[in-house]
Amino acid sequence: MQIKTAKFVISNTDPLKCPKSSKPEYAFVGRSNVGKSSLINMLTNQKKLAKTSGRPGKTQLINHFIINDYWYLVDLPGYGYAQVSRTQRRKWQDFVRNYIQHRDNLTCVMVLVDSRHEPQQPDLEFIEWLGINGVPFAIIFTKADKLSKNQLAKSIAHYKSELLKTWEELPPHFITSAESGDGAEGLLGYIDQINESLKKRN
Ligand SMILES: Nc1nc2c(ncn2[C@@H]2O[C@H](COP(=O)(O)OP(=O)(O)O)[C@@H](O)[C@H]2O)c(=O)[nH]1
Ligand SMILES: [Mg+2]
Repeated sequence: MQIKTAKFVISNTDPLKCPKSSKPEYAFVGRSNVGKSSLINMLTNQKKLAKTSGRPGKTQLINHFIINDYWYLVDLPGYGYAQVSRTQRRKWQDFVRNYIQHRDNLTCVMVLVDSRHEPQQPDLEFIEWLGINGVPFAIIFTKADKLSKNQLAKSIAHYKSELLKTWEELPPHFITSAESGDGAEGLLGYIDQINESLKKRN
C-alpha cells in the first residue's frame, strides 16, 4: 500500500470524545521517545504530520489522522521513561486501556519498542494485557538503523525469547527505521491486508 493522503483530523484528551467511526483504526503506542512520531512521519512521507522531539511528551493527547480517506492512524500518548512515577504510569495505563476498550473500530494496536533496549517491564505488561483482553496487536521494533545488522538480530531474538516465556506464538512484528525508511513496506502491507480482509467481510 502506498500512502497517498494523510491528514490530521483531531486531537482529544478524552478517549470517549473521539470521533465515532466505522473506519478501520490502527493505534500506535509506546513509551516516550521510542520514535513514534518519527515513524508516523516516515510512513506517511510527511515531515511534520506528527510532531517529533528529543524530549518526552508533555500533554496526553490522542491524535487521529485519516489515511487515504479510508483508515485511521491514531497516535496515542506515550508513557514516560522508566523513572516516571508509579502513579503517572498508572494514569497512562488507565487512559490508554480505556481508549482501547471503548473503540469499536479499533483494528490493531501497534506496540512500539526501541530495538536497542532490553524488554521493559511496562511494555511486557501492556502486551500481556492486550493478549488477555483479546486485542489484536503487532510489535514494531524502532530505530533499527542505530544497531549493526548483527546487534539488531541479537536484540530482536532476545526480545522474542522473552515473549515466548508467556506466549505460545509470537505476535506479528516489524523492524523499522524512520531514518532509512526500512520496514515501511512490510508494515503498510500488513495494514492493507487487514483492511482488505475487513472489506470482504462487510
Ligand atoms: N536514528 C534514528 N533516530 C530516530 C528514529 N526514530 C526516532 N528517532 C529519534 O529519536 C528521538 C525521539 O523520536 P520521536 O519520534 O519524537 O519519539 P516519540 O516520543 O516516540 O514520538 C528523536 O530525536 C528522533 O530523531 C530512527 O528510526 N532512527
Ligand atoms: Mg511523539
